[in-house]
Amino acid sequence: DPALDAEALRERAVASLITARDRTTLLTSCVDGPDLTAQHSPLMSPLVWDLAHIGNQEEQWLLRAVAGHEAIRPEIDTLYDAFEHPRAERPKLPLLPPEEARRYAADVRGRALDVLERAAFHGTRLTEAGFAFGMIAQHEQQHDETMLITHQLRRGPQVLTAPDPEPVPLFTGPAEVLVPGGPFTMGTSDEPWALDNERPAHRREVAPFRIDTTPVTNAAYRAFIEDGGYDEPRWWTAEGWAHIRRNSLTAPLFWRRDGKQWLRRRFGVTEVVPPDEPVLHVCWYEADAYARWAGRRLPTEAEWEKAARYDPAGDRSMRYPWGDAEPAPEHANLGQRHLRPAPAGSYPAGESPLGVRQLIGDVWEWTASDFLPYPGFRAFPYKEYSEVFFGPEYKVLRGGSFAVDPVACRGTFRNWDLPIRRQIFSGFRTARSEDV
Ligand code: AVJ
Ligand code: FE
Repeated sequence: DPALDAEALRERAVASLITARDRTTLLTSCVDGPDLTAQHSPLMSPLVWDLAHIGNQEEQWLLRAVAGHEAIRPEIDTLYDAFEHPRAERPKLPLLPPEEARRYAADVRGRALDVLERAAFHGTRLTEAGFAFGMIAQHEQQHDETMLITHQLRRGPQVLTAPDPEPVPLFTGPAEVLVPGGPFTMGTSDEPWALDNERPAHRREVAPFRIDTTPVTNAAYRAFIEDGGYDEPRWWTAEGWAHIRRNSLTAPLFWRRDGKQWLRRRFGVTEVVPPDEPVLHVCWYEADAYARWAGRRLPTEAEWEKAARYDPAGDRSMRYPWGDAEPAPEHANLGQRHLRPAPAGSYPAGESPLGVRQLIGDVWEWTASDFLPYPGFRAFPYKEYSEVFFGPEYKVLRGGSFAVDPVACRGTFRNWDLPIRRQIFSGFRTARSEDV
């Protein structure tokens, strides 16, 4: 019954917008005014920019594009246009001060909920299945992850807390699994809130390969460091080697050696690097070098998605590794429920049919692939979401981190960043071609 579907999607849209705003509110109220307007890293915007940008995108898409409203404050659009001002320049802009930014975002939200109540969920592509509302909930959640990165970069005492993931017995399953060769369906044409770059569904041929059962751990990465991995050009691409030399990189971001142990700073607290946790805050060059040192390689994006979605029993692609059901806490570490990845081998209920764990949640996983459009790609609803980033400069990350909300995470979801970036919640797993 399409009317029932529309009501279910409308409820999901309301719930997703509310969940996102609760998170935004937490991330922008746990520090005071000066911390909201300060720039904690040239890589990031001031938190107060993210806050008003969230409201401004919501205004542009839900109030103006969907409902045809006039601009509330047309003069601020340019301040919050990510393409007009690089992050490093944003603190110098005449931004709305914290109280005004909060009021603006709340004002937009009130009107957006009124629009949502009356919107038809069929008809134009923008409102079909509530897409515009899902897109805006995902946009806010993406900025909530960005703001959590800003919190991680911020100096000063701890302001955010969350319970740690359940401890699990050391993972003793197989280190890798075989993914059979052959075609599978990559991307989607029927996931209602999938973004333009995930579309359309298409068949992809993949040769047989083996992939790590879990993400690479801190202990494994530390073995690479201690084997002189950062001193050996042969493990690195030419650009990777030049990059780590120029910037004197010798370990993941936030790590510090202390005698025989490694420490790391995490949301204002220094701790011993936990050996069983997936490694976090490595750039693509580091992931690629580790894989070469280990006699392996990064999986391609298609390999990653086949490992995450392919069900050999039904010979079909599922929405998630565990099936088609929405993510629940037993499946994956998502939604900033914890402020760290769970130990390798966690979430047996989230395992793929082939036995691969933690593909969704915990850490974004670098893949070998450049960010490129799928055959039949159409930019929607704006070129600046995906299209302008396609090309060889950006590498694809898959699977989402502990900081991603389920609304912005699927087996088809694609993220991308420059190969030098490591302030993001990035890790990886490795693969190798099956000898045939
Ligand atoms: C998909 C995470 C690369 O943060 O630059 C937010 C998401 N796009 N606002 C980003 C996004 C517009 C985007 N990433
Ligand atoms: Fe944005």
